[in-house]
Amino acid sequence: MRGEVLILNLNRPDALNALNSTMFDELDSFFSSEYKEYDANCIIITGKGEKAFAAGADIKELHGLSSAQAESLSRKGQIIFSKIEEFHLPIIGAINGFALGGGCELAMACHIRIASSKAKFGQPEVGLGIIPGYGGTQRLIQLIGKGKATELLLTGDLINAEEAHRLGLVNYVTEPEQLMDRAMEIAAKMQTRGPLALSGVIRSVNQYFSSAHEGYLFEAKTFGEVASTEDFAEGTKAFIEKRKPVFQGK
Ligand code: CO8
Repeated sequence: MRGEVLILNLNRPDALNALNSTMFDELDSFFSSEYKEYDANCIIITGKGEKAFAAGADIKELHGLSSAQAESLSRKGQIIFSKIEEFHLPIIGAINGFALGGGCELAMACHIRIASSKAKFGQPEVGLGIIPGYGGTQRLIQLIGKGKATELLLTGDLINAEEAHRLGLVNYVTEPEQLMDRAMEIAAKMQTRGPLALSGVIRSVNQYFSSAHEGYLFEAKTFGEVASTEDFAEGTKAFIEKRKPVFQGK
């Protein structure tokens, strides 16, 4: 903790901070609590290590899921990310490297995003034969608009920090060594504002998108359906075996 800003590190650098079930449980318990004991009034989420914010959901845990398990895990992750988006304190994502798949979805659930110039963003799930399952199909459209969001979701292309800034996916880009200082600067500004007003802004902004609820349910259902295909099994197996997938459309 620095001052009254709580810094939350995604801490699995050897796996590029890929989000496994333990990390999801920890995020869930963290954002289910008021965290009054820390007396924090702003939270910064960043990734441990120099390479990644989070390179996605842990693909090794996804392989072999049944359709029902996949839908239920997708909903679980969506609900946790919604808790982040709806948290009463401002949350800044300090994106220090890869923010891919579930990592990009986590970044998009934050209220403000600052990227290191080395960061890379994307929803590469289609390359694994799946779709985003933690709200990526909904929040990417909310942040950058349907046209470019659909292209990125369909191609799985990664974009660099400058492009993410140009599209409105991130608020600022900094040099890597200035990332945390910039995040702290914005946090410090918000700390001088009325805490009840800040949580009122968060609630009101989210209210604008309240009708999007159906879209999240639809995404989770579709994730479950796609997870029962041979393509899903092939895509995740190919990642584990470090080879290119061969999809059959089955
Ligand atoms: N899951 C598990 N392990 C990972 C992941 C991941 N997403 N990303 C990286 N790792 C591991 C690698 O397996 C490797 O481990 P090991 O050393 O044991 O082989 C280690 O991290 C380092 O990775 P690389 O050697 O691959 O590092 P590179 O610098 O060569 O490449 C990349 C970096 C390009 C980021 C590459 O690691 C990569 O392509 N990663 C996967 C990116 C991806 O496809 N992300 C999307 C995942 S799917 C997802 O997020 C779906 C969310 C919805 C789920 C819905 C509910 C079930």
